[in-house]
Amino acid sequence: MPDRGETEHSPGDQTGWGDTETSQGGLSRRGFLRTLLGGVGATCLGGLGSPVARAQPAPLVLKPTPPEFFYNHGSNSEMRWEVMANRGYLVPNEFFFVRNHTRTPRVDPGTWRLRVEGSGVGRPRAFTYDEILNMPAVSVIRFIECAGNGRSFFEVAYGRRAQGTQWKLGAIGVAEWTGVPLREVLERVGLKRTARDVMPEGLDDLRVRRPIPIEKALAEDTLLVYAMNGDVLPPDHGFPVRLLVPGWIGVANIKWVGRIEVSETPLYSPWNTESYVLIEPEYRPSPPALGPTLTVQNLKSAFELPWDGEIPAGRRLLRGRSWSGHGRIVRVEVSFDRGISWQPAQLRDPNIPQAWVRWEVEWDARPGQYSLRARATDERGNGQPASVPFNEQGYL
Ligand SMILES: Nc1nc2c(c(=O)[nH]1)N[C@H]1C(S)=C(S)[C@@H](COP(=O)(O)O)O[C@H]1N2
Ligand SMILES: [Mo]
Repeated sequence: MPDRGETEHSPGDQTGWGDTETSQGGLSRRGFLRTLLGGVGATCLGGLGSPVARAQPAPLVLKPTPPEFFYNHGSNSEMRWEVMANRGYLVPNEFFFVRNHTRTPRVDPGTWRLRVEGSGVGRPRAFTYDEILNMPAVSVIRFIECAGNGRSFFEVAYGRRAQGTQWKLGAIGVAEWTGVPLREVLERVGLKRTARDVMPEGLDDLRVRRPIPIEKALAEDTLLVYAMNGDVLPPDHGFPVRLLVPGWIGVANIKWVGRIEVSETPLYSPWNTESYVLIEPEYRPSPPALGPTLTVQNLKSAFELPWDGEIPAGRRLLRGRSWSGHGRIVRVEVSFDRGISWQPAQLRDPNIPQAWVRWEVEWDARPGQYSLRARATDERGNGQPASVPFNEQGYL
């Protein structure tokens, strides 16, 4: 079964199901062979497509992702947590992680249209970019986090590698998102009371799409976003328009939206049936989905430190951030002795729900090797679990 989940697209891969561990701009042997054998499906490269031309496909990610700031996983770029040390609350656009199923498309805002249609609307129509920009605007600060964030730790914890990009903890970012509430757009197309699911669809090669229920679509902070941290939404993050679905798994936040289907019946796509579902014997399939589908992100915490990093011995102020898809973080504790004893961390404002809270803790570091832990609790009483059960695609 092709995996549409959290794998990365490799540069030479014309199939869309990249699973190699090449770095951006490089070309793995396997990717090169695929390039030669992969037929002439490479639409962006013209019909004649010599192997040489096809060996230089369009870049997967357009913004610079230098190794000081990012771990490169093919089409996916992971933020290094140490870049957030001594910075502010928001992740600057240049450091924000990128997760592309294929590659960043270049979309012309002049000819771009957003079509809204389906059995759940009475007056289907298309919107221009200017029409979207001229609707009521809202700005909110929220995280976007990949469902596979932290996936590499399944192998560490269980000795068994989960399928997909081996992220550490850097597949998350917090930004200020500006756009029009999706609700405003749905009201202009005669949304029916019987509408049930809303499925935005991307203009990328795979037309990545995944439905959300109408209740979430109508939430006041579910936005069609066109600006990020005060700038025009960058191409890699969904220009001209992406969806923001606060608290939900990253893939709900569809980039480069060109179409929205509103339906009176449940909607399915590969991204809520084959991937972004929990697959393991103890999770029951719920046909047509292969397992329970994922919605809200669970709690996590990260230190603003490099992995396997070194810090000088002595009294140190360590910093980190914690987040929950369910709401505001109310408590964070840190352990320096593998979870035997815990001490509270100081939370620092702002503390925005479905974004994150920054925290600090003092540590008198004696020379040696340590494994640091942090755990958070949110306002709904959810705790950060010490471990999560294995699932094949390594989510949550
Ligand atoms: N059209 C489209 N939307 C998409 C994706 C994609 O590949 N194509 N990736 C999704 C996933 S899995 C995540 S985690 C987020 C990442 O958003 P970012 O790249 O802006 O950080 O975008 C989501 N939206
Ligand atoms: Mo994701």
